[in-house]
Formats: sequence, structure tokens, C-alpha cells
Amino acid sequence: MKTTKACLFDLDGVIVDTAVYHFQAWRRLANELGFDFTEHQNEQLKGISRMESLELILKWGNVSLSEEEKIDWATRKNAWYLDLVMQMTPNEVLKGVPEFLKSLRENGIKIALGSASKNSRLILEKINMIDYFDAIIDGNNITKGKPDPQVFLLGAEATNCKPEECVVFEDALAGVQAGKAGGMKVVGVGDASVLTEADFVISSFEEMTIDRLF
Ligand code: B16
Ligand code: MG
Repeated sequence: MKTTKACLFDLDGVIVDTAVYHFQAWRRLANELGFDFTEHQNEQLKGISRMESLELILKWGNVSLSEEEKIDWATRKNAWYLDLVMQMTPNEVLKGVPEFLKSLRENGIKIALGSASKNSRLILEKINMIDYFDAIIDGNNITKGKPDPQVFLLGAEATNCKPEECVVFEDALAGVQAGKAGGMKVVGVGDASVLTEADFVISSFEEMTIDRLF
């Protein structure tokens, strides 16, 4: 019989909205390089790694840089982003998330993070959520980004669960595809017209209950 023993959570867009801070920092980078960057473009960077995001932004701005310059600008962007992250508070946790994670704990279901971010531990500390997690798999542990299932397969392994015993929560299409490619049930968080490959979609964790995991 199939059962759910672990839940694997994406970070940005699922636990907390860091996209607004990424946007400010990427926009500053674009502006300093002499072009602008829109919120619509920022949407396309959700779930995408830092260096892949930079490549896309430079393409949009028609700017070409050496590898060394790219690393330099990515480092600068991350410092601007971290200045904003340092001001984050627990009030920013998305609605219904603490209640749902608490009920997972009470029901003995393991909790892991599966994020592309290299800053995930700091963010979870700032929003006071780190203690809920049994395992953290993030941009520091992976070699392949979503839609590759690596991040979630490592999450399953870290919680000693088989993929079919895991449920993934994702707000980005590439993340939904990663969970499905890993053989997991996937709950989309956000827009059902975008997250069409998810098993089902919630618009907020206020709609989520333990019985929907099985
Ligand atoms: P960092 P997720 C992703 O987080 C963000 O959605 C994406 O915009 C960002 O580029 C990526 O993390 C890397 O973040 O620069 O902090 O390493 O949705 O996978 O939790
Ligand atoms: Mg996300």
C-alpha cells in the first residue's frame, strides 16, 4: 500500500516569498549594467539557479561578459540580496505553512527542503522555520537544477524514504516536473493554469490538510 512518510518543500514561493528580494537585487544589477529588468522577466527566474538567472538577464540586456566578470556580478547581486534577507522576519512565512508543518510533525511525517537556493539555511533561520526541517537539500548540494529530480531524490534519501512515499510542494513548473520525474506525488502551490502537471494545486497552505497527502 502506498503511504506518505515525507513531505519535500521548495522554499521560494512555497514557504516564503523571496522572489521580491531577488527582483530588487537583479534589477539593481541590470540598472548598473545599463538596462532595465521587469517583474514579468523576474517570474521566469523562479526556481532557476543564480548563475542560470544571470545568463538569462544578460541575454535580455544584450550584455556579454567574461566568466570572471559573471562571477563578480553574481557575487555582487548576492550581497545586495543578502542585505534584504537579513531584514526578513517570521511574519513573512506564507499563510498556513507553520500550522501545516506542525501537523506533519504531530503525525510523524518527515520534512525536508528541496530548494535551488544557496542561501536557504540563512533564510529559514531568519523566518524562524529551520527547526521544522529534518533535512535541507539546496543549491549547495546539487549538481543538476530542476526539472532534474536530483534535489528531491536527495531529499527522499535524507529522510530515508522511497520516492513514492514522498509528496513534493512546488510553485514553479520546473519544480513540479522535477517531482514527477522523481516518481513523487506533487502538490502545486499557486496558479492551477500554470502548474498543470501537478497532482493537484492549492492556492495557499490554508487549503492543505494531512488527509490530502494520501
Ligand atoms: P540563490 P527555490 C530559487 O529558490 C529562486 O526561486 C530563484 O529565483 C533563485 O535564483 C534560486 O533559488 C537560487 O537562489 O541565489 O539564493 O542561491 O524556489 O528553488 O527555493
Ligand atoms: Mg520556488
